[in-house]
Amino acid sequence: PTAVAPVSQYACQRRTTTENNNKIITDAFEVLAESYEFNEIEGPCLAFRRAASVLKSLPWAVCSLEATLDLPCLGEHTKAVIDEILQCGRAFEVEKILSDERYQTLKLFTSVFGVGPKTAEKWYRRGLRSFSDVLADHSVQLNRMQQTGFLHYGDISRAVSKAEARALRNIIDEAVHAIAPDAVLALTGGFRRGKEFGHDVDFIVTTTELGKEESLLPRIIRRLTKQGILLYCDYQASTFDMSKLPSYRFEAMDHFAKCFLILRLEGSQVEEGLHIAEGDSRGWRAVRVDLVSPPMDRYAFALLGWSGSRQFERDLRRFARVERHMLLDNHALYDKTKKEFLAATTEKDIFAHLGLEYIEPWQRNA
Ligand code: DGT
Ligand code: MG
Repeated sequence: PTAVAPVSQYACQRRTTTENNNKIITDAFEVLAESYEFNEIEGPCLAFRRAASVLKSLPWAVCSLEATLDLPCLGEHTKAVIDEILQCGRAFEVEKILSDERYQTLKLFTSVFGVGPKTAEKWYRRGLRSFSDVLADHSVQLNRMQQTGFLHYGDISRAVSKAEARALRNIIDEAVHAIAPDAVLALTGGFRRGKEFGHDVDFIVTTTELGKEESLLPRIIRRLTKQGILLYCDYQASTFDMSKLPSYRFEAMDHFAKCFLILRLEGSQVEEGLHIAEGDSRGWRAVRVDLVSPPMDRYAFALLGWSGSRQFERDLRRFARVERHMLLDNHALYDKTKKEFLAATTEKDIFAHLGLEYIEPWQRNA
């Protein structure tokens, strides 16, 4: 018999491509995780996310419960769901959630840009069930982000294609290099991991000269405004404090300067054409773009932190903390034993500090 290396409980010790051999099961787990999330039950939510992530990393399809015996992160509940799906092709518990009015409504509301679970819950408790309910209710105060979310709902809820991401890269690339000849631009997020489609396009932008990056985002924003392609902009200046220890909380946003944008993308700029609804003859679409601007000495941490997947990021931090007594976030890596920060200029440096084999971006689809 050939010895097969055991599957690690940490996503950062697994290689997970975009090819998922267990999609039926992982989709079911993700519905369960999201339902727990809507009900603010953190433990089982994370357990189902971890289990889904383990199954995504397998180069084979699970076709019996016995086959899962040596896999980590699968408890009683997850195994019962797997068993039911293997036997009947679907799980009763998942079907029940999918047909649940509260789940459906929260799912619908949170699909709007700027609407999180808290707001969705508030609207649901007010008896609102549809977008027209929300828009007709005079007691609902939409902020600017949510107003834009409703305005461009069709475009923003439609996936962004790789070709559209490439076209946006050209637009941003032209802008940053016109502003700063020493600008550094990197595609990050799902498209860096090789995904075919995404909900937005994420970029890291900075300058090789330290400190010069501070004026970069405001200048990019001004340029995009002049070009008439900026439909929405939420700019957050840097609150980065380099003396602070890395954060324990993953969900908290990092402190780098960033902007959440909606850009107008012309069909003529996209080689394969726009990814829009059939019969839509506008010739342009709105796309969500995130720009993050760390100082150059934090570039590797920011790139690693924004490349995702979320589960990969969660496990990198958990691995650092539990296995290495180190703290990792999007800004820095701190060794608690030596009481010192560990510098890095590349992602490989960070993996090396953590004593981890390097995982390529396209293997981080955990
Ligand atoms: P998608 O949905 O196709 O855009 O997929 P991703 O993987 O590009 O997801 P996205 O754009 O939401 O986020 C990209 C990465 O950026 C994500 O994997 C981790 C990081 N990130 C985004 N938002 C947060 C946040 O609120 N906190 C932290 N710590 N990281 C975040
Ligand atoms: Mg993204």
